Amino acid sequence: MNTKALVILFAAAALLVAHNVESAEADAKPIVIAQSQEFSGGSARGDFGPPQGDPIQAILTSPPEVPPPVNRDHPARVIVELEVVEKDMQISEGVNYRFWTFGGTVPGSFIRIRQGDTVEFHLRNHPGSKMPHNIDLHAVTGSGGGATSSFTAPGHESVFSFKALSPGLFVYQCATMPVGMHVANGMYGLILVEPPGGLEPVDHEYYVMQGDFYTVGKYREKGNQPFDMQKAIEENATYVLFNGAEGALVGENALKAKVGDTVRLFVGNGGPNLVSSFHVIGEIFDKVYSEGGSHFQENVQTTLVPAGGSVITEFRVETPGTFILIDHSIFRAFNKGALGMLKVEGELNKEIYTGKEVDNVYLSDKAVGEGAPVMVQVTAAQQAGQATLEDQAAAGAILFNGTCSVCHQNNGMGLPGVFPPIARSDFLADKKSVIEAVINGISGPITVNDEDYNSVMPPMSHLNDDEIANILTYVYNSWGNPGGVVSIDEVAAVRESTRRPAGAAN
Ligand code: HEC
Ligand SMILES: [Cu+2]
Repeated sequence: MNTKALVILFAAAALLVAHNVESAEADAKPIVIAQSQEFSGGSARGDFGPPQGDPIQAILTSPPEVPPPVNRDHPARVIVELEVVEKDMQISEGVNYRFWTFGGTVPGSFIRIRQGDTVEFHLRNHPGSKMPHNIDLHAVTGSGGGATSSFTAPGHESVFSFKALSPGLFVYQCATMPVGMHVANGMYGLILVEPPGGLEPVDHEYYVMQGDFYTVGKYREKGNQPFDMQKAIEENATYVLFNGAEGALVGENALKAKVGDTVRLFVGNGGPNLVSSFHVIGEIFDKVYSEGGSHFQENVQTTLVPAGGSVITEFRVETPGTFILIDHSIFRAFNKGALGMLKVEGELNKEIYTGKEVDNVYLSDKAVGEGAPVMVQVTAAQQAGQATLEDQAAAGAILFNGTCSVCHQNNGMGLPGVFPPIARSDFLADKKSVIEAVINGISGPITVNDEDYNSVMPPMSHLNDDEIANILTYVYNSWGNPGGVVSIDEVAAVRESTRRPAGAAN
């Protein structure tokens, strides 16, 4: 061994000894984190002493609402009471899912406290629950983030306390085995720990949280849909959603603001699996507090929200219109539900933007805030086996918009030489071929009303049998076409007889 190596060895040993002495000292006297000079992190400075004044009951809100600012200049004892409820809710129109929730909503209730607060956390598990649950708050400094002290059987309550040492926007979640399943069923939410000065005032604060969901049936397949463990393990999400349901932030449920307002979005991602590329179409984030931390980046288009992580975005809305919130992993937005809306009202400022409103050709049936009552009625009728031709055509009209109209146009006339007409088309005479065209697409030369086309219609196998039946019933009863009904059974039969090899989508 040469001398250099020896020196290094000695230095390491000396360090070890010093370290042991230090920790022995630390054990002996009370830890005064507030006086530590060694770390600049918030937790080192975040113990502002014992809670002052009477205990305060925390105000909890359901998404997309956010509790009011804490507005306090001292740490307090804050009591949080949260109840776990397992309940059936719609994950998409006509699709029922058994969610496990913190506070009855997905995501769970929003909690807002101040750095230095001591939180007395009461976790209740509703007597009607089938499962035990607990809570792991990422705002907690301590083993399991609270999970180890909050395992709660149905009909029971657990209480534990923690001091919020670090400011930031934190995810909370259930951490009961099988953890992935509890999270996949909607067991997550956000807790905001304000820094002592609070956050800058804005006109609107909203709570948006993404999650991925795994059902046995495919996207929008109606009825009760159980959780699919295998799909979850494979990270093959059926739905990717904001606030636990397709349409939770669409139409009447859209977030709202007026031109000139400042907006702050508290954005979380519960996962369990997917990372979100959070984007608002037509808006640039003035500030982004990446990962929910203390520093901001400016002028951001798309920001990553990790699974089990968060982000705070702030922006001013300068023009009126509908701004679309999406996960920019774009199939998730248009084919799995990760789409919300911020509706901004006010005067058009042509110096900034001359354009027209986002139209439904671009948004397709995702835009159907107003069409929702029709879909609700038709779904119910169809499930009862009582849908009339008119019902089917009404639902089909909504689905046709965007799905088919981008090419065949709203009036069914297509575009000369490019997209054949489906208004008074002689191709419609063979119903089976029409169904097959939608499920499997068509390519190569075809002749429609004596005109030759040689193009490609992409397969639409992602549509469900009822959706195709409704669209085609609408087509057969529009623009002077011959009429008649296309039934779910007829679509199912064609899908079955033209099934693609195992592994391919059907
Ligand atoms: C991306 C463009 C596009 C979309 C979207 C589309 N089609 Fe087509 N469609 C075509 C093209 C192109 C053809 C002709 C294919 C060829 O030349 O082989 C066609 C052919 C057809 C035909 C047979 C020919 C005719 O005109 O009667 C029918 C029926 C049809 N489409 C119905 C639909 C329906 C219903 C939808 C919605 C579920 C739809 N299409 C969506 C492009 C599209
Ligand atoms: Cu749980």
